[in-house]
Amino acid sequence: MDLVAEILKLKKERDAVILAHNYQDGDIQDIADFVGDSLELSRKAAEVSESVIVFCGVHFMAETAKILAPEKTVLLPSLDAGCGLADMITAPQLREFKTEHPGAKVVCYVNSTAEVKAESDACCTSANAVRVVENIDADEVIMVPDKYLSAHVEEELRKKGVSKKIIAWNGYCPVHMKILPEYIERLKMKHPSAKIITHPECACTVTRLSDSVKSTSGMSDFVRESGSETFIIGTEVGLLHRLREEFPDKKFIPATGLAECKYMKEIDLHNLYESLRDMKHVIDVDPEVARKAKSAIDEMMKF
Ligand code: CIZ
Ligand code: SF4
Repeated sequence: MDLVAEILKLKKERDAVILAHNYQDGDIQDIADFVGDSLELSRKAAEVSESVIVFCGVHFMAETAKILAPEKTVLLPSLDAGCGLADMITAPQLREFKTEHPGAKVVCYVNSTAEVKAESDACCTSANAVRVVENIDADEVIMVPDKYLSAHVEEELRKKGVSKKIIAWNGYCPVHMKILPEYIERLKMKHPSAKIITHPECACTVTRLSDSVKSTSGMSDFVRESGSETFIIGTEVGLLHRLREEFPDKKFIPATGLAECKYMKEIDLHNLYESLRDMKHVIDVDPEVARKAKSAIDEMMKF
């Protein structure tokens, strides 16, 4: 069976659009209607005219799409597509943490469950975290779940002369932890003119060595604006496919091939095909949770 042809045929029959995250495998990115980061894809989800959205990414992203496009059917091809970082905090844990810091406002990274978003004052992505924390109306800000994104925000605010106390939850992305400073140092020795771009989910020892710290779509913007030819990329390896497609004349070197997210790689052409064939797995969010989570997402959109 020609899976690609079958997927395209079913997509029409089902009035569906395929959205793929920057970390998806190349064959999924190639068949998708749109490829982007979680925020860009959620915005697309709310904008497109199709009634069905097949989300090739992880669970929290499909949930966010459903929250922003409640009237649409959102499908996730594999329910095993979770997120090691989002799993690091639950809503009851966040509720308890808040009682320990009354007066602080909560900013949660988009890599979190809808229940955690619902307990937060504002959401943020890696692309807008600094802006959101800078503008939120509080001197003390709880940031969950990623301690390295929190440290990155703290450092950027310090450089801008903004004084806010950041209270970080102790979570991290197990995939970005595989990127070690010695890999970057070794590659820089081999390619001295290369620019080093890393993700804020990387450890501080890694981001410190970088020319720029960016979200995945921010990395693409950085490459477009840079005069350099070679880039060392410190994030999940799926992004390399997108960068090589977008900039065929430039050279991209992964900081390590080990930074592969098993959750993102849960999605393949076969379960994408089955998802459209059987209309599964439908992602729903409890309406009350969705209402509160949407208010945190809307707060982020203001900035
Ligand atoms: O927000 C996203 O899509 C994630 C998880 C990473 C990034 O930096 O784009
Ligand atoms: Fe979650 Fe990390 Fe995978 Fe992104 S790369 S989906 S943060 S486990």
